[in-house]
Amino acid sequence: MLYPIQSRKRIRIDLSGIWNAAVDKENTGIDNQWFVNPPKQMELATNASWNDQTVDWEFHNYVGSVWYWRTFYVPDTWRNKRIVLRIGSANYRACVWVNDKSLGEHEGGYMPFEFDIGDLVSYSDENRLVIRVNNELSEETIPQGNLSPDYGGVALGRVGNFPDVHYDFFPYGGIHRPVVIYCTERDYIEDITVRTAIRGSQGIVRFHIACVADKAAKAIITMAGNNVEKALSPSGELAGEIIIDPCEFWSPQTPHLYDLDISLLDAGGKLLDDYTLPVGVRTIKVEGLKLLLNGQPIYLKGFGRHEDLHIIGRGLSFPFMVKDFNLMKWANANSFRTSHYPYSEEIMRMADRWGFMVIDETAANTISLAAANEKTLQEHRRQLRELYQRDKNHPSVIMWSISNESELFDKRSKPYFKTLLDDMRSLDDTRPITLVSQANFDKEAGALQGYDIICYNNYPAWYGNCGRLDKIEQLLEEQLDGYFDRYKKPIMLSEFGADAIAGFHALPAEMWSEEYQKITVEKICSVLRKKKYIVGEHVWNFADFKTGQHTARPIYNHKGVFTRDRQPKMVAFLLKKLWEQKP
Ligand code: GCB
Repeated sequence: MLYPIQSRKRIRIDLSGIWNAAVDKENTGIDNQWFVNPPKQMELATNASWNDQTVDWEFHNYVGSVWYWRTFYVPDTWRNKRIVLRIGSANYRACVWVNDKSLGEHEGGYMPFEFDIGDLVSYSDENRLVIRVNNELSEETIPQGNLSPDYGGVALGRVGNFPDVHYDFFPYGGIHRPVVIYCTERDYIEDITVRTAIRGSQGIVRFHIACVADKAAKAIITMAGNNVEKALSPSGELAGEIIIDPCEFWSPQTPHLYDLDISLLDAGGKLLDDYTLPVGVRTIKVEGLKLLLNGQPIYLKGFGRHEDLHIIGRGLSFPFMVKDFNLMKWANANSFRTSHYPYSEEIMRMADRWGFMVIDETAANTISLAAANEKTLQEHRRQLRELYQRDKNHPSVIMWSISNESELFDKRSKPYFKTLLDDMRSLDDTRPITLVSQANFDKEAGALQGYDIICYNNYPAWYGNCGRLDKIEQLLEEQLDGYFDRYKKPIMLSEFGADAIAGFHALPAEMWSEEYQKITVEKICSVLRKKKYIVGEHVWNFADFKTGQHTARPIYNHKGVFTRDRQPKMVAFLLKKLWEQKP
C-alpha cells in the first residue's frame, strides 16, 4: 500500500487533532446506532492512545470500545475524483462509518487501511466520520490477549498484571497514526514494487507498477537522469529496469536515496497521476556466518524499542521521532528492531533517510501455541502480507522478524512458523528472515530451522542468578555456543540488559542501579566481541517504557538506556564509546 504523499495530482488533508469521543462500556453503541447519533462524552486527541489523556482511573486501564467522531469538509475541486479515507493505524480493530454508511472494518493495530469514500461524501455540506476502535484481544488475534492461564506457557507469564496482558508493554488503545483524506484522479498509480541489485559500480533498479487505468495509456519513469516511457498492459501494469552508473549505494554511512518519479499519462500525454518513491539501492544477504550489506560484512549496533511516550502513549509524535533518531545517532547506533509490532510509516521513511537498518517485526509477540488455532495462524499470515505490502520498498528494512518470543518449546511451533517462513520467502526472497527466540536453545522444538539468522534474547544475571555479575560471561556463553552448535547460523543478540532506575546508584553495583546496568552491558558486549558468528547486538531497550502494573515493574520497564523522557543513564555513554570502536 502506497504512503499518501502529496504531489502535483495528489492532495491530502490531515484529520488528526481533537475528536469527539464516547466510551462504550456496555457495548451497546452498535445497537443504539451511535454511527448515526454518536454521543459526545469527551474530547480525545489523535494521534495518541486514549489511556493517558484523562485523569480517570477506569479509562486509563480500559479495554473495550471507544467511539471517535468528527466532521470534515471535502473541497469542491475534488468532485469527480477518487477520494480516499486512510487511517494510519487504529489499535486493535476499527469499524468505520461516513455519513451514517458503514465502510467496513479492519483488524490489526499497526497497519494502515483505506476506503474509497467518493460516493458517500457531500461537497456542499459537512461530512461526519465515525470510528469505533476496540482493543480487546483473544486467542485468535495478533498479538493474542485475554488468554486463560490454563494454557500454561506464556499465558501464565504475567498473571495478575493490570490491565491483563501476557506481554511486557502497556495495552494501549486508540487512533495512533494520522487519519487523512486524499484525492487522486480515477486513473491512478495503485502500487509500486522495487527491487535493487548491484553490478560493479552500477545500481540496477527493477520496478513493477500497478495502475487502475481506464484512460491511462502509458507512464514516464524518471530516476537519476534516466527517462523511461512505457505503455501499460491491458491489466494496467508495467515493469522495467533502470541502471544508475555510477551509483551511490544506500548504507548507514551514505543513506543515499534516488527519487523514482512516475507520471501516469493518457494517450494524448495528459498527466493523470504522479508519485515519487524514494529508493535506496542496496543488497542485503547472509553468506556463511556474515551479514552482508552491499557485499560487505555489517554488524548491527542498536536497540530494541517501543512506540511509547508520556501522555501520547503509542501515538506518533514528530518531535519525539526526531529526538529519538538524534539520540540513536549520538549513541553510534546503526540499527533497531520494531519490537514488538510494526512502527509508523513515518518512522520507516525516516530510517531510510537517516540510514538506520531495521529489523521489521510483526505484532506477533509471545504467541501461545497452546491457545492458537487455525484462525490465529491465518490472521498472522494476513498481517505478514500486510506488513510486506506496506514496507517492501524501504531500503532500511534489512530483515523481517516473524515473531518475538513465542512458545518455541511447543512442538506445534515448528509447522506454524514454517508456514509463515514459506509465506514470507515467497513474497520476498531478497531479505533475510528471522524469528526471535528466548534463551532456551536446548528446549526449542526446531522452529528456527530454515530461518536465516538466529536472533535471541538473553538476560543473564537478571532473570535468575539475580545479582550475579560474576556469572554473566559463563551464562551468556552457554546459550550463545548452544545456539551456534545447534544451528550453525549467524547469531544476533536481539535483547540484553538490566533494569536501572535513573538516579539509583550502588557501589559495589547492585540490581536496579545504573552501575549494575552498565556492568551487565559491558560484560555482555565483551563476550560478543570474541565470537566469530555474532552479527549484531541490540540492547533492550532504547528508553524506559510503560507496562501493565506488576510487582516486577515500578510503573515502567526500566531497561531503557534513556529514561522515558529521553535523558541518558550511565550505560548510554558506555554504548556510545563501544559502538564508536566497533566498526
Ligand atoms: C523480553 C521481551 C521484552 C521484555 C523484556 C524484559 O525478552 O522480549 O518484551 O520487555 O524481555 O525486559 O523482560
